[in-house]
This record gives sequence, structure tokens and C-alpha cells, in this order.
Amino acid sequence: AFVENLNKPQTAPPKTIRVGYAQVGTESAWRLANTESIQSAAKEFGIQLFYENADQSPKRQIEAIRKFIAMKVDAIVLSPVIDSGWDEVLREAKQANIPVILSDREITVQDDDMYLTFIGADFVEEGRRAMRWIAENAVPANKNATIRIMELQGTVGASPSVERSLGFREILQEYPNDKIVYTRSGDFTYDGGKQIVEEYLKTHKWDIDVVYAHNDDMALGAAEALEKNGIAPGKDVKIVSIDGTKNALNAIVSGKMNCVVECNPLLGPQLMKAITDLMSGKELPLRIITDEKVFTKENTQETIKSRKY
Ligand code: GYE
Repeated sequence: AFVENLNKPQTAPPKTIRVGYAQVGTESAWRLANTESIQSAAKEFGIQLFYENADQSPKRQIEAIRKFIAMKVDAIVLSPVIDSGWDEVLREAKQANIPVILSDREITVQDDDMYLTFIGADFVEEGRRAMRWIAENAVPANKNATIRIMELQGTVGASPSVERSLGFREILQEYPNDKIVYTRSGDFTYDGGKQIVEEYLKTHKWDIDVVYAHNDDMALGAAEALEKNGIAPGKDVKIVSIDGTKNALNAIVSGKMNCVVECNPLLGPQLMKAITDLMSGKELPLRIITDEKVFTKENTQETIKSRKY
């Protein structure tokens, strides 16, 4: 049998694709679901994944990318904490002939040639959707009264923070009675959202009609701080956020939050498919967008059952 085998035409065993993934951190429930999706999709596709969590530090992400370059991986995936500061390290990847794909968050670089494609949501549209919901649902009894909005921003300089602010303001300007009266960064964390509300209450009597949070964790943290101070989240103040995690959907059902604009974290399968295509010589589209919806009291119950994150 041994001899017979030797006489057969030999095909080289398929080479395992090696990918380095520079992840943002573990700041939110969205992020944990995102990481899980990427790791399990890599397994499914038979891709060897080297995963580095940067704990929200761009410096650590740069170190991770340099490590991947030294390891001569087949591709690098970057989910950048912030959108700037990548030119140098991406030039190094380019010189080493290692393709770079952006996952979840975008960057601004002098030369667009620095990465192949971006897989992720349309954050500007998410911001628009949040403000559209407010315009239609936070109508004051007195039509001329001002709607006072508190904005809880994500990480300063992160593309979802920048774009969720932009899209929101784009629609906001159509409603002269609606005003952002307070805006702070809560770094996309539960504690961050909680602290912003606590800080505000130190120097203000509560006078906010709507809290707009750039993600669920901050919204839920804010809701906790409000409750502790005798202000009913979802009732005394409307709460709108972005992501669509199970905890936030549950908060809608229990009436503590009012609206969640979905941002899908399950990017793993699309990403691994793109990498597999790339390695077999196929061309990638420049932008791969995910499909998302808006949750309110009317349509949330159905999704909760199947939601894993
Ligand atoms: O909304 C937030 C996470 O980059 C879209 O990052 C992602 C955001 C997400 O921490 O929960």
C-alpha cells in the first residue's frame, strides 16, 4: 500500500491560512459577542487565528500588528480603537506584503491603499436612525418646548463615535426645538455611562428629556445611575442607544429603555469568507455592510428569544 501511495500524483496538503486579529478590547457586550463570532468562524473556516486584545489602547494594537508582521501571517485584521495614527504601521505591513482588512471600525489614512476592505456597519446611518426615533417619539406636550438631549459618546476618536455623532446631528438640525445640551465620552463602557449621569447630577437638577447613548452598555449604566437617584429611566427620561444586545432588549421590554438601533457584532462569518476568497485570488468588494434594524416596544420581544449576546 505504501508503494502504491507513492505512485499516486501528489497534491500538496492545503496550507492553513494564518491570520492576526488586532481587537479593540473587552469594553462592551457588543465586543464580547464580536470576539466570539470571530473566533468561532475562524474555527469553522479552518483558519488559524492569532488574537490580540488591546484593552482599548491604540499603542498596544500597533505592537500587535508589528508582531503579526514578524510572524509573517497571511493577513492582518484590524479593528482600530481610534481612527487615526495608522499610516506608519500599515506601511510596514504593506512593505511586508501582508494584506490588511478593517473589521468593525474604520480609519483615516493618507493613502487608501493601506487596506483592502472594511467590513462593518454604517455608523452615520445608525446615528440618523436614533435621532429619527427621537423626533417622532419624544414629542413634548407643548409643541414649542425644547427637547433637551444628553449625549453619551463612545471612545473619543473612534469611528463609531465620530459617525454616530455626525448622523445624529444631521437629522437633529431639522428639529430646531431639539437640542443637545450636554455631551461627554463614556468610552463605550457601562461605568462610563453611569459616571456621566452621576457627574451631571452633582451640579444640575435633572432637566434632561432624552439620553442618547452611542452604545447599550453606557445606556444601561446611565439607567442604573438614574434609578439610584429616583429618576425613572424609560419614563421620566427616554433612553435611546445603539447595538441591540440582549440586556438592552430586555430593558426595552421592562420599560427602562425606549429604543435601540441595531449594530450587528456577528462579523466573523463574513470576515472569514472574505479572507478565504482573498487567499484564493478573488477580488474583495471595497465595503461590506451588515443588515440591521431598529428595536422598540412594538417589535423587541420576538428577537430576544434568539439573541445570544
Ligand atoms: O457599538 C460598542 C463597542 O465599534 C461598533 O464598539 C463598535 C462599538 C459598539 O464597544 O458597543
